[in-house]
Amino acid sequence: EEQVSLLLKSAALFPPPHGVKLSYGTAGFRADASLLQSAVFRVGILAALRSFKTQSVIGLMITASHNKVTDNGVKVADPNGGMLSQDWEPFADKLVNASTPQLLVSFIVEFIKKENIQLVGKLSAEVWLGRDTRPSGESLIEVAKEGINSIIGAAVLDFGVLTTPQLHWMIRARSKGWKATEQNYFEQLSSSFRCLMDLTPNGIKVNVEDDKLIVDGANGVGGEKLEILNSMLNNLAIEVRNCGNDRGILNEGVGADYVQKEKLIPRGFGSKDVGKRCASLDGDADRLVYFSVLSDLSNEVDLVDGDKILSLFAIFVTEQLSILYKGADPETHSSYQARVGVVQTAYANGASTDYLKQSSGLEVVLTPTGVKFLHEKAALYDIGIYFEANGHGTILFSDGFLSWLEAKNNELASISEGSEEQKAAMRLLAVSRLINQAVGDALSGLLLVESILQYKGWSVHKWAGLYEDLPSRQLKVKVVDRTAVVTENAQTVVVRPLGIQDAIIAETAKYPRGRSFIRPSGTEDVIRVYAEASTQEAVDNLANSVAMLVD
Ligand code: 16G
Ligand code: ZN
Repeated sequence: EEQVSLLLKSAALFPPPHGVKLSYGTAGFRADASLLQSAVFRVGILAALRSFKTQSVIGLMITASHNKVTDNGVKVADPNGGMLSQDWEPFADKLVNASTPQLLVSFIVEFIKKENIQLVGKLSAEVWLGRDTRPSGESLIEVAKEGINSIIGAAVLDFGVLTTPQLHWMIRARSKGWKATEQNYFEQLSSSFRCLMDLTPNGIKVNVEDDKLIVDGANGVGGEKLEILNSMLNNLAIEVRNCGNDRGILNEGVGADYVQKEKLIPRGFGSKDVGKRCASLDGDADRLVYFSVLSDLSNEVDLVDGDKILSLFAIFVTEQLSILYKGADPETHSSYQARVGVVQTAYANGASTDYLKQSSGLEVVLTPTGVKFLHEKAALYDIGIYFEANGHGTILFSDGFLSWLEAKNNELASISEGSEEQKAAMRLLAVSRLINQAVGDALSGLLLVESILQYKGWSVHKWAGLYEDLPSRQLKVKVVDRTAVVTENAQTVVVRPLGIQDAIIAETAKYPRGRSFIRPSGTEDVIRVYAEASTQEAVDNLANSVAMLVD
């Protein structure tokens, strides 16, 4: 019929590149931008179908995050603001790798039947688009529109340049029936930040020039968005560098991935910044790390990574909960034991896991790498805090807990307005509005960090000193077929090829506090090696010998 011929006609305009097989990894499809036209077109089709299926607005983001500027990628945001449901990933792979328009259309027809998707009648579909600042994004967005428009009844809204978390936030807000524009995002973040600052004990420290936060924008989208946000705040001093408008190249020697992996200062920073509080975003602003420049003699940073952001958030949340409970008189107040959980991956520094378990007695869960895995686990708690060491993470609040908290706040407001308990309730409510509950968000995370540091009266050094990271090393080994390495137990144990795991255990045993694992990257043709041990020299040796096992 009409639909089939439209699909055949438009698909013929975007043939897949020869000999390239793409897979919907942890972060969607990612490759050199020149290889992506066909994939983006087809993901446009998929997004439209997903919208028909869910009867909600779906997001489609063009970004390759922290990867080099010539790469690009495409991923889909589901109605809850999270990643595309995992049971649709095999369909994504099938669509994108179909060799001819005829095959493509037959896969689509088959899938529509299987999923019982209704394309006719009163139902409609809508896809919202966003892209990062990569030059290739402009034309790839047009290609995505072609894909969406090749499904009859699907509408498309293009929001231009956005951070990845902004688009996820907008999709989540939209499906909850809330205000969902980019402006609403800025308003919600800035008003909840102001609310938190107003609840700071002893009032807000006036932000003197030498207390300002200096932010590395990775020459990506985050810097310009942070400037907009900053203009809506009057109680935070921020200087943004590496905004991408001074001919700096996206992610080159800058950005959260560089700072966290290399532990070196990003371009644009130097001896003038020794001791200052600095932060770094990645190319699409879903990762955040803090750092300070150690000395003017070396290029090394004192890194405050995702694990420490997680620890700071966990400290704050548990502290507010205990204030709230302290005032609870079991006779007159309803009490609610919120389940708080912390989710990390095997990349979490061992010192952070020890710290979280010992000092805060929190439940710590490990998952494989990739936001979808952490997010899923965190969603099982009333307050679930998840972070990857690389700086991607957020806090999730359950609906049940939030409605209890709101009722509690109202009750406290009527009987003890302005009490410590009520302030704690208001702080937690403000956190739930400030933090992006769709996905990790460098901008909202940064505002939460800043407000907690103010609340505690902590410097970045005090925060960094919560515990001392064990020395660690990450290496990558180029391989022909990374799928040859198969892991289990949240990627901490290699089950294939046989023998490697025993060899890793034997190497690790040689070093005090040694720990090492390998896993296939989800984004590059490499095997990643991680090691930690009690000294830098030891850990470098350990990482190198484990890397040799892979070669
Ligand atoms: C992707 C993931 C990130 C993960 C990284 C690991 C999402 C949205 N992003 O960027 O969470 O840390 O991949 O990369 O899930 P790797 O597999 O190459 O080590
Ligand atoms: Zn990113």
